[in-house]
Amino acid sequence: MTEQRVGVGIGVIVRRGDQILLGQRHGSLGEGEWALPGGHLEHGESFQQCAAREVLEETGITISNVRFAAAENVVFPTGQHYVVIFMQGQAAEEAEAVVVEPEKCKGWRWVGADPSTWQGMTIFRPLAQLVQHGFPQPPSKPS
Ligand code: 8DG
Ligand code: MG
Ligand code: MG
Repeated sequence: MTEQRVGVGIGVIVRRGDQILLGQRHGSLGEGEWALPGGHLEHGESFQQCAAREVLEETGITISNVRFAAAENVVFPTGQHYVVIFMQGQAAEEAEAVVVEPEKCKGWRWVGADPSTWQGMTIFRPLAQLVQHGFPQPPSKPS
């Protein structure tokens, strides 16, 4: 049966210098597609907490300066429906992403922050929608 409730998903733009982090999805919605790290907002959690938790759980990276970036309303062809909150945060210059959940992610890749350079990568629908509406710029002043 199709899920009738709207879920809340968090996608995180992890910035390392001029790069951001994408992961190839595995084992669920969007198999083989490239997406931002992220997951479900848990009961009682703030957007910032969820973003930092999911990035740490999935990549081993601790992010700082976690800020709101954008929101999208995403209805998948499967009928699943998510409100997606996109957050952004900073990784250390020397940060490397680890595949902590190999059952969910085939691998992480640092790519340029300009989506037009993501050649040959099939992009997960929520991220594709975000790109279509304008991929967020980094926050003007980290503090
Ligand atoms: P969790 O149990 O850790 O909370 O979830 P997960 O195992 O990390 O699931 P996920 O598939 O990564 O994220 C949950 C749902 O969130 C996913 O099925 C669809 C939705 N989602 C979006 N946009 C994004 C996005 O940009 N990145 C991620 N990872 N999930 C997103 O709608
Ligand atoms: Mg997760
Ligand atoms: Mg996830």
